[in-house]
Amino acid sequence: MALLWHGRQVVSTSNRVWFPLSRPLSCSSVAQQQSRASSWEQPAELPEGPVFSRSSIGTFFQDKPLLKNPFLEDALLRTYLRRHLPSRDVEEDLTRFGERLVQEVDALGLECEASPPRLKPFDAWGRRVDHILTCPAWSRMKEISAEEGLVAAGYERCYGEWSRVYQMAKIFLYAPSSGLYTCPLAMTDGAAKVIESLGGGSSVEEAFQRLTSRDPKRFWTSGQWMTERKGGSDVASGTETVAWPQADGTYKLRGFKWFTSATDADMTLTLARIPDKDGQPKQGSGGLSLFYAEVRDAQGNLNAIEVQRLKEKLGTRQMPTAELLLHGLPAHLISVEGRGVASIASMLTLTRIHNTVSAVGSMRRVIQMSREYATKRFVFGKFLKDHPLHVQTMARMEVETRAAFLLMMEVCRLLGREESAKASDMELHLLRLLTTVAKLYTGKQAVAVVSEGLECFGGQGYIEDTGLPRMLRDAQVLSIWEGTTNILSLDVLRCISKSSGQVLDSFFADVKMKTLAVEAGHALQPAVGAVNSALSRLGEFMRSAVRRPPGVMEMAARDLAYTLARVYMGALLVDHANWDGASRADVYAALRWCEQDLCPVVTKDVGGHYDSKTGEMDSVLVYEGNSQDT
Ligand code: UCC
Repeated sequence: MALLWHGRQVVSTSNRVWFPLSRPLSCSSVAQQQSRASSWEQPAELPEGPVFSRSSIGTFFQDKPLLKNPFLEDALLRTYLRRHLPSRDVEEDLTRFGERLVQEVDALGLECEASPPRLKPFDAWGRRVDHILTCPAWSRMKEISAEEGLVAAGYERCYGEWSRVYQMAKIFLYAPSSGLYTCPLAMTDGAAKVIESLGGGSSVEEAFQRLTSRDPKRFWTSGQWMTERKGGSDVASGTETVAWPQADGTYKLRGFKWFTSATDADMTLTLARIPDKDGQPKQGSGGLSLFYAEVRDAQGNLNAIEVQRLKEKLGTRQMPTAELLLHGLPAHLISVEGRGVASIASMLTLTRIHNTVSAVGSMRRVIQMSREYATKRFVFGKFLKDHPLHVQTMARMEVETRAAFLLMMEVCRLLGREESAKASDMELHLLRLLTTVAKLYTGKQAVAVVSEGLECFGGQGYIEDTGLPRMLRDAQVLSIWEGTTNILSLDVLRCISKSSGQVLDSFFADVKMKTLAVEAGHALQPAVGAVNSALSRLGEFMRSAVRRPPGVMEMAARDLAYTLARVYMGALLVDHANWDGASRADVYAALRWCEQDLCPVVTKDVGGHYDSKTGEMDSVLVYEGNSQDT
């Protein structure tokens, strides 16, 4: 009696008796069986079995990729911590948290995606209520965030200058499973940072205690309302909201906030203009001040806020983002009058760092899932992991992710140094520059790597209920909000000029220091050579820039920012691979990274991309065929 495998059942070809199997077949056992089956003798007559008939839908089902403990699966994160923060407590906490992500949090994240927020504007009797209804999983994320100290850890400073590295390592693991709860956490962290900088005893001290609480009942989240209908980049001319002074020293805000994320927050920081003695709001950046406001009153009703509608977004659908009409929102001025932009900048520093953490987290997660899948997807006679071209694709994703990870951690390390008053001037300059560079570069990398990652699952990467497409949708926002790539490229120019070039001096000095440490003859030398050569070309470009016509640097801003990112990532990869505990993979990653053009700003300059005629030709190219005259 010959036996053929049919999915989870065994068919006897002689009498067609079916026996259920006691456990599901894994893909590997199916593969073994397939090869065994092919060597069997063919039955003389093929049985007319029920396969693909009404009672059976075929025999093969692909095993799905499994999320395993993302901390234990992350070799670079673990070695980075072993090198810099070798604390048993941290390792234990992250191992436990990684398990919690697998067992509990990941499913909640999927539930947040499946049950997006809704707006209920009216009650049954026609009263305006503006209830933003979120799913229970979203509320649970808030509790988990408090319990795990995802904001608190940054302010308790249990690990001194390494506290931010510890906190962000945790958020890095959490982000891809969090159902986008990392967005309210980013703004909460940013608000806590602003309030902390006001010093103790401020009128909003209580809010700081809540934002940094580990008690789910006390924990608050914050919004950051900067964007109005005129846009979110040029806030200096885009902000119309007016803050009307009240007799008790508080203000009432009237205006329209066009893109307010995590609108279910408890409080917010926002910009508005205080009118002068003639009742006219002062225009420009110098007319903006920073305000603190609580979103709801003691009864839980919105505080003179009308929710116009929830945004219909490409991604980040788990999170309520709304248009808000403020018609007298009570608020406290918390900056010096007219110093709103400069005061909210430290919030932006934090949200941009969080953006980077989410970007790198999404890259790491898609690689973890892809490589796991490659061990169980059997095609063209072998598993995906045994197809060199497929592994090459994943290796290229891995190089991008390692470079991004080290830049992310360096920024977190510098932030921790600043907050524990240990940062040198050079480190403060680097923090200012690299926060911007990291946000703009990793936002782009995340879209590319996550997109490539989806392709690693073939058609399944495009199927909604695998949970994979969400990752790409959510990655796309990372290069847009908190400063688009071009706005941040201009911020790189701003911080160079504001520091009279000192941020660049620090950059050059630090890169040189990192590469100088590599001994002659070390396998890393080709990477060291590439970084140093890019650095000297960059130096020449910057020296020549002062003699060039105005406008050149603006044209070069994005390529300059990319150059800074690639060179610095190269230096960090070299530095990590030069450490005693480094692995062969660390060295290989550094070499591979440094093979690319590390200095695109010079390559493009040589190609004439910033010449005066080029801007004109770019316009001719873009607008050819456009019906309106340009
Ligand atoms: O809110 C949004 C959605 C919320 C979602 C939150 C998600 C969190 C991440 C989640 C991760 C999962 S979207 C809106 C985001 N909008 C932005 O990020 C703004 C983008 N635009 C810019 O960054 C612009 O460059 C502006 C707004 C800063 C330009 O404003 P101004 O007023 O024209 O700029 P100024 O005059 O150059 O700068 C004013 C002051 C200066 O200081 P002083 O007056 O001392 O010279 C600048 O040096 O602000 C200082 N400043 C900074 N300081 C400006 N930018 C910075 C900075 N990045 N760091 C330090």
